[in-house]
Amino acid sequence: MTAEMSPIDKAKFVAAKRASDLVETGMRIGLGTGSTAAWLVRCLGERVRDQGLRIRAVATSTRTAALAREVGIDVIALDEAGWLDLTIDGADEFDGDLNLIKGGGGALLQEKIVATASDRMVVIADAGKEVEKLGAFPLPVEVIPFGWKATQKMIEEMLVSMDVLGRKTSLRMDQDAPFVTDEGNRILDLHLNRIGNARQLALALNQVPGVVENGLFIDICDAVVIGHGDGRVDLR
Ligand code: ABF
Repeated sequence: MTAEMSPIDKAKFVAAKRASDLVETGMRIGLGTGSTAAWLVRCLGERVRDQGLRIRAVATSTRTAALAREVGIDVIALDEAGWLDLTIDGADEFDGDLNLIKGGGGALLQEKIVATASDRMVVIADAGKEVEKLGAFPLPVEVIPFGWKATQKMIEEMLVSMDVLGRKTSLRMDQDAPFVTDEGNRILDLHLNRIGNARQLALALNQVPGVVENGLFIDICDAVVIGHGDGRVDLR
Protein backbone atom coordinates (compact mmCIF):
# COMPACT_ATOMS: atom_id res chain seq x y z
CA MET A 1 0.00 0.00 0.00
CA THR A 2 2.80 2.45 0.88
CA ALA A 3 4.81 1.72 -2.28
CA GLU A 4 3.02 4.26 -4.47
CA MET A 5 2.56 6.88 -1.72
CA SER A 6 4.36 10.22 -1.74
CA PRO A 7 6.83 10.62 1.18
CA ILE A 8 4.47 13.01 2.99
CA ASP A 9 1.51 10.65 2.61
CA LYS A 10 3.64 7.71 3.74
CA ALA A 11 4.72 9.72 6.81
CA LYS A 12 1.12 10.49 7.72
CA PHE A 13 0.01 6.92 7.04
CA VAL A 14 2.69 5.22 9.16
CA ALA A 15 2.02 7.58 12.08
CA ALA A 16 -1.71 6.89 11.86
CA LYS A 17 -1.15 3.13 11.51
CA ARG A 18 1.04 3.03 14.63
CA ALA A 19 -1.46 5.12 16.61
CA SER A 20 -4.37 2.91 15.54
CA ASP A 21 -2.75 0.08 17.54
CA LEU A 22 -3.43 2.09 20.72
CA VAL A 23 -7.18 1.58 20.25
CA GLU A 24 -8.85 -1.34 22.02
CA THR A 25 -12.36 -2.77 21.73
CA GLY A 26 -14.77 -1.02 24.06
CA MET A 27 -12.92 2.30 24.01
CA ARG A 28 -14.63 5.64 23.49
CA ILE A 29 -12.41 7.45 20.97
CA GLY A 30 -12.15 11.08 19.86
CA LEU A 31 -11.34 11.40 16.16
CA GLY A 32 -9.67 14.56 14.84
CA THR A 33 -9.86 16.25 11.46
CA GLY A 34 -7.30 16.63 8.70
CA SER A 35 -5.60 14.21 6.33
CA THR A 36 -3.52 12.40 8.96
CA ALA A 37 -6.62 11.80 11.09
CA ALA A 38 -8.35 10.49 7.98
CA TRP A 39 -5.60 7.86 7.63
CA LEU A 40 -6.28 6.89 11.25
CA VAL A 41 -9.97 6.37 10.52
CA ARG A 42 -9.10 4.18 7.54
CA CYS A 43 -6.68 2.11 9.66
CA LEU A 44 -9.33 1.68 12.36
CA GLY A 45 -11.81 0.68 9.66
CA GLU A 46 -9.44 -2.12 8.62
CA ARG A 47 -9.34 -3.38 12.21
CA VAL A 48 -13.14 -3.21 12.42
CA ARG A 49 -13.31 -5.35 9.28
CA ASP A 50 -10.41 -7.74 9.94
CA GLN A 51 -10.34 -8.02 13.74
CA GLY A 52 -13.90 -7.20 14.74
CA LEU A 53 -12.76 -4.05 16.59
CA ARG A 54 -15.74 -2.45 18.32
CA ILE A 55 -15.43 1.19 19.37
CA ARG A 56 -17.62 4.23 19.77
CA ALA A 57 -16.17 7.42 18.34
CA VAL A 58 -16.81 11.14 18.56
CA ALA A 59 -15.91 13.00 15.38
CA THR A 60 -14.76 16.64 15.37
CA SER A 61 -15.95 17.36 11.86
CA THR A 62 -18.77 16.26 9.59
CA ARG A 63 -16.20 14.93 7.13
CA THR A 64 -14.57 12.73 9.77
CA ALA A 65 -17.99 11.51 10.92
CA ALA A 66 -18.93 10.49 7.39
CA LEU A 67 -15.65 8.64 6.81
CA ALA A 68 -15.91 6.87 10.17
CA ARG A 69 -19.44 5.65 9.46
CA GLU A 70 -18.33 4.53 6.00
CA VAL A 71 -15.72 2.20 7.52
CA GLY A 72 -18.12 0.78 10.10
CA ILE A 73 -17.27 2.85 13.17
CA ASP A 74 -20.15 3.71 15.53
CA VAL A 75 -20.17 7.53 15.62
CA ILE A 76 -21.78 9.10 18.70
CA ALA A 77 -22.13 12.59 20.15
CA LEU A 78 -19.73 13.68 22.89
CA ASP A 79 -22.67 14.13 25.28
CA GLU A 80 -23.64 10.50 24.67
CA ALA A 81 -20.09 9.35 25.40
CA GLY A 82 -19.79 11.66 28.41
CA TRP A 83 -16.01 11.25 28.50
CA LEU A 84 -13.43 9.67 26.18
CA ASP A 85 -10.67 7.15 26.78
CA LEU A 86 -8.43 8.40 23.98
CA THR A 87 -8.39 11.12 21.34
CA ILE A 88 -6.11 10.81 18.32
CA ASP A 89 -5.78 13.93 16.17
CA GLY A 90 -3.45 15.75 13.83
CA ALA A 91 -1.71 19.07 14.39
CA ASP A 92 -0.23 21.92 12.42
CA GLU A 93 2.82 22.29 14.66
CA PHE A 94 4.19 20.62 17.81
CA ASP A 95 7.15 21.64 19.96
CA GLY A 96 9.45 19.87 22.43
CA ASP A 97 6.94 20.34 25.26
CA LEU A 98 4.22 18.70 23.10
CA ASN A 99 2.39 22.01 22.91
CA LEU A 100 0.53 22.37 19.65
CA ILE A 101 -0.87 24.73 17.11
CA LYS A 102 -4.08 23.29 15.72
CA GLY A 103 -6.98 24.66 13.73
CA GLY A 104 -5.60 24.84 10.21
CA GLY A 105 -8.77 23.03 9.21
CA GLY A 106 -10.99 25.39 11.23
CA ALA A 107 -12.21 22.75 13.73
CA LEU A 108 -10.07 23.83 16.69
CA LEU A 109 -13.00 24.45 19.07
CA GLN A 110 -14.48 20.95 18.84
CA GLU A 111 -10.99 19.47 18.67
CA LYS A 112 -9.93 21.19 21.89
CA ILE A 113 -13.15 20.20 23.68
CA VAL A 114 -12.82 16.56 22.59
CA ALA A 115 -9.08 16.41 23.32
CA THR A 116 -9.58 17.87 26.80
CA ALA A 117 -12.56 15.58 27.54
CA SER A 118 -10.25 12.57 27.06
CA ASP A 119 -8.14 10.58 29.51
CA ARG A 120 -5.35 10.67 26.91
CA MET A 121 -4.65 12.71 23.77
CA VAL A 122 -2.21 11.48 21.14
CA VAL A 123 -1.16 13.53 18.13
CA ILE A 124 -0.24 11.89 14.83
CA ALA A 125 1.93 13.98 12.56
CA ASP A 126 4.50 13.91 9.81
CA ALA A 127 7.97 14.96 10.96
CA GLY A 128 7.65 18.31 9.21
CA LYS A 129 5.22 19.45 11.90
CA GLU A 130 7.94 19.47 14.59
CA VAL A 131 9.24 22.96 15.46
CA GLU A 132 11.62 24.37 18.03
CA LYS A 133 9.23 27.29 18.73
CA LEU A 134 5.54 27.48 17.77
CA GLY A 135 4.36 30.25 15.50
CA ALA A 136 5.52 29.79 11.93
CA PHE A 137 2.06 28.36 11.22
CA PRO A 138 -0.57 31.14 11.53
CA LEU A 139 -2.36 30.75 14.86
CA PRO A 140 -6.13 30.26 14.36
CA VAL A 141 -8.44 32.10 16.77
CA GLU A 142 -12.20 31.44 16.69
CA VAL A 143 -14.30 34.59 17.24
CA ILE A 144 -18.05 35.21 17.22
CA PRO A 145 -19.36 37.13 14.19
CA PHE A 146 -20.70 40.00 16.30
CA GLY A 147 -18.14 42.84 16.27
CA TRP A 148 -15.35 40.62 14.91
CA LYS A 149 -13.46 43.64 13.58
CA ALA A 150 -13.41 45.14 17.07
CA THR A 151 -12.26 41.81 18.45
CA GLN A 152 -9.51 41.74 15.82
CA LYS A 153 -8.37 45.23 16.91
CA MET A 154 -8.41 44.19 20.59
CA ILE A 155 -6.26 41.15 19.76
CA GLU A 156 -3.78 43.29 17.82
CA GLU A 157 -3.53 45.70 20.75
CA MET A 158 -2.97 42.80 23.16
CA LEU A 159 -0.25 41.37 20.90
CA VAL A 160 1.86 44.51 21.39
CA SER A 161 2.71 43.30 24.90
CA MET A 162 3.31 39.68 23.87
CA ASP A 163 6.62 37.99 23.07
CA VAL A 164 5.93 37.39 19.38
CA LEU A 165 7.85 38.29 16.21
CA GLY A 166 4.89 39.18 13.98
CA ARG A 167 1.60 40.91 14.83
CA LYS A 168 -0.39 40.76 11.57
CA THR A 169 -3.87 39.22 11.74
CA SER A 170 -6.26 38.25 8.96
CA LEU A 171 -9.85 37.05 8.59
CA ARG A 172 -9.86 33.52 7.18
CA MET A 173 -11.75 33.42 3.90
CA ASP A 174 -13.47 30.56 2.11
CA GLN A 175 -13.20 31.65 -1.51
CA ASP A 176 -14.81 35.11 -1.52
CA ALA A 177 -16.73 34.83 1.77
CA PRO A 178 -15.57 34.57 5.39
CA PHE A 179 -14.82 31.00 6.50
CA VAL A 180 -17.58 29.81 8.85
CA THR A 181 -16.89 27.20 11.55
CA ASP A 182 -19.29 24.37 12.49
CA GLU A 183 -20.52 26.68 15.27
CA GLY A 184 -21.17 29.55 12.83
CA ASN A 185 -18.16 31.55 14.04
CA ARG A 186 -15.27 33.14 12.19
CA ILE A 187 -11.54 32.46 12.28
CA LEU A 188 -8.82 35.09 12.62
CA ASP A 189 -5.37 33.84 11.69
CA LEU A 190 -2.52 35.41 13.67
CA HIS A 191 0.75 35.64 11.70
CA LEU A 192 3.12 35.64 14.66
CA ASN A 193 6.12 33.88 13.08
CA ARG A 194 7.55 32.91 16.48
CA ILE A 195 5.73 32.67 19.83
CA GLY A 196 8.08 33.21 22.78
CA ASN A 197 5.58 32.24 25.50
CA ALA A 198 2.72 30.11 24.16
CA ARG A 199 1.11 29.54 27.56
CA GLN A 200 0.94 33.28 28.30
CA LEU A 201 -0.46 34.02 24.83
CA ALA A 202 -3.11 31.30 25.06
CA LEU A 203 -4.37 32.72 28.36
CA ALA A 204 -4.33 36.32 27.11
CA LEU A 205 -6.20 35.49 23.90
CA ASN A 206 -9.13 33.90 25.70
CA GLN A 207 -9.54 37.03 27.83
CA VAL A 208 -10.33 39.14 24.75
CA PRO A 209 -14.13 39.70 24.45
CA GLY A 210 -15.47 37.91 21.37
CA VAL A 211 -12.78 35.22 21.35
CA VAL A 212 -14.30 31.75 21.67
CA GLU A 213 -11.11 29.66 21.57
CA ASN A 214 -7.59 29.65 20.16
CA GLY A 215 -5.49 27.02 18.43
CA LEU A 216 -2.77 26.79 21.09
CA PHE A 217 -3.07 23.39 22.82
CA ILE A 218 -1.04 23.74 26.02
CA ASP A 219 -0.61 20.73 28.36
CA ILE A 220 -3.25 18.76 26.43
CA CYS A 221 -1.19 16.43 24.26
CA ASP A 222 0.25 13.36 26.04
CA ALA A 223 2.28 11.91 23.18
CA VAL A 224 3.13 12.47 19.54
CA VAL A 225 3.51 9.67 17.00
CA ILE A 226 5.81 11.06 14.31
CA GLY A 227 5.86 9.55 10.82
CA HIS A 228 8.77 9.91 8.38
CA GLY A 229 8.77 9.75 4.58
CA ASP A 230 10.99 6.63 4.67
CA GLY A 231 8.41 4.77 6.78
CA ARG A 232 10.10 5.21 10.15
CA VAL A 233 7.96 6.10 13.21
CA ASP A 234 9.15 7.93 16.35
CA LEU A 235 7.27 8.40 19.62
CA ARG A 236 7.67 11.58 21.73
C1 ABF B 1 -6.51 18.98 12.46
O1 ABF B 1 -5.51 18.42 11.68
C2 ABF B 1 -6.21 20.43 12.60
O2 ABF B 1 -6.20 20.90 13.89
C3 ABF B 1 -4.91 20.57 11.94
O3 ABF B 1 -4.92 21.79 11.33
C4 ABF B 1 -4.94 19.45 10.96
C5 ABF B 1 -3.65 18.98 10.40
O4 ABF B 1 -4.01 18.45 9.16
P1 ABF B 1 -3.13 17.39 8.39
O5 ABF B 1 -3.12 16.16 9.22
O6 ABF B 1 -3.86 17.24 7.10
O7 ABF B 1 -1.75 17.99 8.24
O8 ABF B 1 -6.52 18.37 13.65
